[in-house]
Amino acid sequence: MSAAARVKKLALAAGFDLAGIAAVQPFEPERQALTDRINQGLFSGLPWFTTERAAVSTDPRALLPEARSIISLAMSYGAGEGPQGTVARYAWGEDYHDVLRRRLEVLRHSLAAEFGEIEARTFVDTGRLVDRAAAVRAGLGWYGKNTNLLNSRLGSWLFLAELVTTLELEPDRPTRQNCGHCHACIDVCPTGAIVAPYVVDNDRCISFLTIELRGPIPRHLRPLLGGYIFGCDLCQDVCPVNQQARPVEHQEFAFKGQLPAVAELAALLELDEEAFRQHFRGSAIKRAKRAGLLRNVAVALGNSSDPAAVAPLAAAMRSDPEPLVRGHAAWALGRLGGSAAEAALAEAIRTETDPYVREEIDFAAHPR
Ligand code: B12
Repeated sequence: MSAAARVKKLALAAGFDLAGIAAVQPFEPERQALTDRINQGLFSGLPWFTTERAAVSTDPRALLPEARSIISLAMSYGAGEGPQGTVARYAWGEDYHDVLRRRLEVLRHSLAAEFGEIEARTFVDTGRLVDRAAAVRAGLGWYGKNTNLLNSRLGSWLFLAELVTTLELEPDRPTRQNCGHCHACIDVCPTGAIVAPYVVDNDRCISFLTIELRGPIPRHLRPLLGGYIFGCDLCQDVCPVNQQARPVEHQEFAFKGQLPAVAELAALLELDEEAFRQHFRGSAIKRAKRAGLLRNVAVALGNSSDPAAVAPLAAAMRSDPEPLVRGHAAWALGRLGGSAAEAALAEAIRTETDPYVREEIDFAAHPR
């Protein structure tokens, strides 16, 4: 068995569902794409996403100078049922960073046992390596038009990771598959974030708006978020490859039951800082932080057309410690409308002192 075949066998034994080998040459087309997108302002909401970072993240040897190979790895998620339409599938279970890092360590140890001491650096998501570019080069799948990596068996429900190593391994070939004429993902995106095939405007993507954005959600985009409070799966749900896919079941990624369906969202408005931490311990959702998540919950309730949401929103607008949450609760009351919502807004403008929240209340009471 070749060294590459032994490595892939060890990767599957460590719990990954896909493994392939990529060479370590810089990812030139991707570097160009990243630099262009950043210069076009498509990533202005992510200040850490700079052209300097793009240069490093597309050059594996800038990350490990003696590197000879990239072992590209993927774990499947998205099997089973969960709160569809509120929380993106990738966040239904345990935080994937923790799960993949544990498996990367298992693989690192088994590689050392098999090949002796080797140098290796591991990456998953927050690591400075373009995860999808490595996976494409290693033949794990192809770039979908929504920019996600698609595999014909597992769809795009994949978490990606890499082990960059000094081991010399025979590289795999990229697949020739592609999305053909399909553009379902482009058509379905409510915010029009896929501005062209393979081009996502980060600052309009619901995933960015609900997870990464720290301040207010631009008002004109709020109605388009629907019920999503963390991430978004719309461009993956409509994908015909995903509809045929058979995700692998992993206990770690199964829906844990601490996430509510739309009807139960209001209960989240009652979480204080400590309760939020306990509720979302070990979940990727903690990334949004309490203020961000409750901001999103307020928007989702505003979009729900459910009169039962008025009372909890009015309570949050009156007494939540975060102006961000009070402001979005006000917006949601304005969107729901009705006499109870109007009365709550009229009451709040008399007592609210924060200028940002006052502006939201004023807009909600007198939309322009
Ligand atoms: C920043 C980031 C985001 C941003 C920006 C998304 C984006 N499309 O870039 C936001 C916050 C919006 C985001 C959202 C999501 N993300 Co994210 N995110 C990342 C991160 C950290 C960097 C991605 C990056 O480099 N973007 C830069 C831009 C320029 O890349 P790009 O537009 O896709 O362009 C690439 C390709 O399309 C290709 N390309 C460019 N032009 C062309 C032209 C042609 C013809 C072709 C074929 C290819 C091609 O080259 C580019 C460079 O790789 C990666 C982790 C990592 N370290 O790589 C995860 C990552 C991409 N995210 C991931 C996930 C799961 C998501 C979400 C599905 C989560 C969710 N459900 O809400 C959504 C998907 C939204 C979407 N449609 O992209 C996974 C994707 C797994 C997969 N199957 O591909 C990753 C790989 C994390 C991981 N380790 O598993 N994410």
